[in-house]
Amino acid sequence: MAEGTPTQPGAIDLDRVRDDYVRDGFAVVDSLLSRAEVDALNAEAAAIARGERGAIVGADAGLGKSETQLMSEVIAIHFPHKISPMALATMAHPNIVPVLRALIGLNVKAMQTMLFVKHAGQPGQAWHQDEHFIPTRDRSLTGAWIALDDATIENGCMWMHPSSHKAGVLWPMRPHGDARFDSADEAFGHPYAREGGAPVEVRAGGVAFFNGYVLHRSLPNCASRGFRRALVTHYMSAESLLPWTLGAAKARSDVRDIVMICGQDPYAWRGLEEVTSPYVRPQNAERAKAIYAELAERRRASDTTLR
Ligand SMILES: O=C(O)CCC(=O)C(=O)O
Repeated sequence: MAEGTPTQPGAIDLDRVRDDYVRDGFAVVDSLLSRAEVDALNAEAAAIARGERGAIVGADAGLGKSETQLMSEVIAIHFPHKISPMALATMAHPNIVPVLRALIGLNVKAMQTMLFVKHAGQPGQAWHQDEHFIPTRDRSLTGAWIALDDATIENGCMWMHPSSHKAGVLWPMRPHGDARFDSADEAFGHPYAREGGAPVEVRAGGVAFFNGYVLHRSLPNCASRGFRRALVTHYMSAESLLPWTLGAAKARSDVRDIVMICGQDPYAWRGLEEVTSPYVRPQNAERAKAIYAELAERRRASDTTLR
C-alpha cells in the first residue's frame, strides 16, 4: 500500500533502476506516489468515468447506472490527460521525471496515457510490445505504469518476458481468439513461452517502468470483487520523431500531439496539434469498429497540416 509520505526524488536508487531496466527491459520503483495521491487519482478516475471531465468516444451515457456499474464495463480509457488536468499533471510527477531522465535522457516528451480500470472478471491484454503501436525510431519508448491498487497475480498484474527487449525485434501480431484477453492482437513467432514470463506485482503508488520492446501481457482480473486500476503514460526521447499511424493505414511523419515532460523540444518550432481524443478501449471487434471509425472521423475533421 502507498505510504503517506512518498519516496523523495533524491532517495530513488537510479543506478539500480537503470541496471534493472537495461538488463530486464523493466524496473519497478515502490512508493513514488503517496496514498493521498493514489486516492485522489482513483477519485479522478471515477469522475472521468462518470463523464464529468469531458466527452469520451465509446462511453456509455450512464443513465441510471451506478458508478461501479459504469466503471466495471470499461477496461481502460485512452488519453485521459486530454480531459483531466490531474492526469496531465501526473505525467510529469516530480518522482517520475528523474527516473525518465535516467532511462531516456534529458529531453523527454509523452504522447499517450491510458487509465486501466479492469474490474473483477474483466480480461487482460495478450502478449505485445508497445513499440509495435507507437514507433519511436530510436527505441526510446518507455511506459510508466502507476499502480492505483495493489496489482497482484490474482487481480491481473502485468507479466513480462525479462530481456525480451534486447533483440530489438518487433514480433508479428495476430488475432488470438483467447477469452482471457481483450480484442487487441497477440505477438507470435518469438522464442518465449506463451504461458511463461515473470509476474510484475506492484503495490499502489509504485511504478513499473518498461521498455517499448519488452514483451508483456496481463491476465484477467480473477479477484472476486474490486478493481485493478493503473494510470500508464508513454514517453520517448524528444529528439526522435514520432511517425505514429494512430489506427490509420499510413504513419504521419511526426505526430506533434505531445506533452513536453522535461528538457528542450528540438522541434518546438513546428508547434503542437490535437490529433488524439479520449476513448474507451473496445471489448470486442464490433465495438472496436464503431469506436475506431468515430476516432478516424474526428481526426479527419481536425486534421492540421504541419510544416
Ligand atoms: O495494464 C494492463 O493490463 C496492460 C497494460 C499494458 O499492456 C500497457 O500499458 O502496455
